[in-house]
Amino acid sequence: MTDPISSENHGDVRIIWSDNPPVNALGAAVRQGLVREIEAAEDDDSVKAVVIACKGRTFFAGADITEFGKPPVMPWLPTVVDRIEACEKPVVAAIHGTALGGGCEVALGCHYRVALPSAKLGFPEVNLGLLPGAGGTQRGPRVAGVELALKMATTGKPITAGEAHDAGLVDRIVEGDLVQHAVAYAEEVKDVRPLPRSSEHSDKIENVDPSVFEDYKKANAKLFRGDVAPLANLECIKAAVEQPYEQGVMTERTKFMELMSGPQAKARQYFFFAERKAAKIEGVDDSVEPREIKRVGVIGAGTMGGGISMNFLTAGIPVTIVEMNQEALDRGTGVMLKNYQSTARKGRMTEEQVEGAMGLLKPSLNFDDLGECDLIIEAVYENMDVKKDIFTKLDGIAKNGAILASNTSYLDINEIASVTKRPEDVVGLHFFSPANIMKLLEVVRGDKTADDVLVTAMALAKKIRKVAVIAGVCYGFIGNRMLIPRQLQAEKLLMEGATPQQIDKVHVEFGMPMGPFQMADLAGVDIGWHRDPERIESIRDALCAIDRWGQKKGAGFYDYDENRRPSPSEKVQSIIDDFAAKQGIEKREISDQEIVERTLYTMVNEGAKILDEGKAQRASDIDVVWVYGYGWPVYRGGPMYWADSEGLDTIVEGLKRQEERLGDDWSFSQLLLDKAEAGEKFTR
Ligand code: 3H9
Repeated sequence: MTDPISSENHGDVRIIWSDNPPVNALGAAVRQGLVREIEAAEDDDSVKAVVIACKGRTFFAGADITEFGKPPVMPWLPTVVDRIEACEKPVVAAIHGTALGGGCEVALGCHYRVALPSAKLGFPEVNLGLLPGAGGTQRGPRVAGVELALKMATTGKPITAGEAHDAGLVDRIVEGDLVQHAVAYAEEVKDVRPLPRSSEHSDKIENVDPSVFEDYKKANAKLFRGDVAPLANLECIKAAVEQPYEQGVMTERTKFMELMSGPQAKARQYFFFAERKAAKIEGVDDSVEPREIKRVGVIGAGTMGGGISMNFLTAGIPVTIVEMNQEALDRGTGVMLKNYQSTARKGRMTEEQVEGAMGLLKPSLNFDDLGECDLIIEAVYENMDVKKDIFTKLDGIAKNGAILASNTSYLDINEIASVTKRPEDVVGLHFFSPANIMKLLEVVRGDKTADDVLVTAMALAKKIRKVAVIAGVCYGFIGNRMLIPRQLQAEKLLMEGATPQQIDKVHVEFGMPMGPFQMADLAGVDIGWHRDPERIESIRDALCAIDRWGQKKGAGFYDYDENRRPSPSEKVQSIIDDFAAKQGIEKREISDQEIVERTLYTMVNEGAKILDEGKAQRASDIDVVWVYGYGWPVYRGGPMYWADSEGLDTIVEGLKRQEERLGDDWSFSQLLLDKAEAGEKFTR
């Protein structure tokens, strides 16, 4: 293996280069090389100052995650950062791309930091269930202040070079040739003594009111619920304020090791790679090129169509949006503008960006206008006949090579494709609502979908900042298909004696953002309802028939006050009781464990069927769907990873315990049974 670290002299400045693609992760060879070169520079009298710079697309993006869990190779990253800081000659970090995690810590170990305006700095360790463990929690607040360090470390979100400069985390922003500027800066500071060292005294951690930490915890209680890493980050930053540096570092080390050996970090690290694996399409060669998408067409300006369009507009891709009548078109574009303006009010977009995005939108009542689009996404309501009609029309209008996509959440893409003369150009693009916000995209691969159509969909997803997962054709694809057994069992449990609040509580305590009934009330109990108030076959039918459609009507499974605060409903309870009585179901005490087994274990079972039938490429893709589409707590890795960590034999035992109650339509996944029997796992 070639040495990733090299050096060259520019006059009396030594440049230490790292060249470790793709992201200059701080693996063992990089760490060893950095120490070697810093020591060499210190020993060489002709060298007056040092610049540390990276080749390729980014400054160090952090510790090498692939080394986690393996026997440690010296030197440790904390030692490397300490060694850089201890250098008797000024060291300047030249930052481009993303200085993340250990990369940001290396930058903090340098005495000065110079960055391109496009650079970003961050502590994403929390997303891996960790904390900056190379002095970042101690140096960070000393340099950037407690407030910013807390925000960076507990949310993991990177900040721009501009913000870093304002906070003192970057000394100078330069345009053009970064390394040339860094060398010039090193020349300027080569005789400065004493050197500014981030581990030393800082006014920024003096006189910090201790209530800052309690207030921060309270303000973010919902966000941090169940998650151990954010609080460990907070405790370390608190230690930076309360303890001398040497002791603070020990606190950081202890907490880092605790997190690293805990289950949440393992789950999150698994998920990091799961997310990246999802982008890979099985059976499709790397050499397949995506088609060029210069303009996107969207059919339907409702909530979905509007949200979908916004993704492309925000990414700078023009959109032609088509509706049936002017009123619907105006309403749809009006909602899009309002959404953009609200983003701008929150400071996440400028007025010019709003104008720019809306300027790329071409509203139209003429279907023929779709002829100029390279990708056309149908986003009308769920009805096979309507969709077939639209695709027949599209087949006559769309240009050669255009991709024809449906945003259906359940329907058969093969059947839709069959009405066209180009089924190879047809694909499912299932966005999740609100489509401009939710990160997940299910890319549904029809029997005849061409490889380059899939490659285009995956590349485009990345461009619009979605996480895409390939799904096969089946009712509800991956996510919604797994929702079906959960919903069925949740309703059965109501009749057997559980309450909506008990079931929801179990899910929320598990870490889901909301339970099945809270979700139904939010999304609309009436979604997919047959609309016949006389036909009452389920509790849901009964609620819909009396207008309890959820939050939008002020009543659903719960009652809502004017501020949409829920409370248990006696009316709903009496409907449930009536239903149970009619069906001769005897009420009994339902334990929380039974709720877990019947609503979560059954989901795992369905996931196993999906995997077995080849409707998901890999178990980890199912996990990606659930984390990004439904808010499954990432610190539990996703349903399949979670099942593995519980033990598949435990899942099978639980399901066997419940089997009689699950209903005649329910059946075991053979794959689950086989894997449990063999002591195997889905995800590893
Ligand atoms: C840490 O630093 C701990 C320290 O505080 C304390 C230690 C004591 N290591 O995302 P992409 C791979 S924890 C190894 O598709 P992008 C990635 O798997 C670390 N590999 O690119 C992928 O491989 P493949 C804190 C890594 O342009 C390829 O690089 N740092 C690492 O969309 C391309 O990645 C982080 O958490 C890594 N650190 O985004 C940063 N990072 O091609 C994690 C990436 O085989 N990384 N790879 O699938 C990122 O956030 C993004 O990768 C980045 C680039 C923004 C850098």
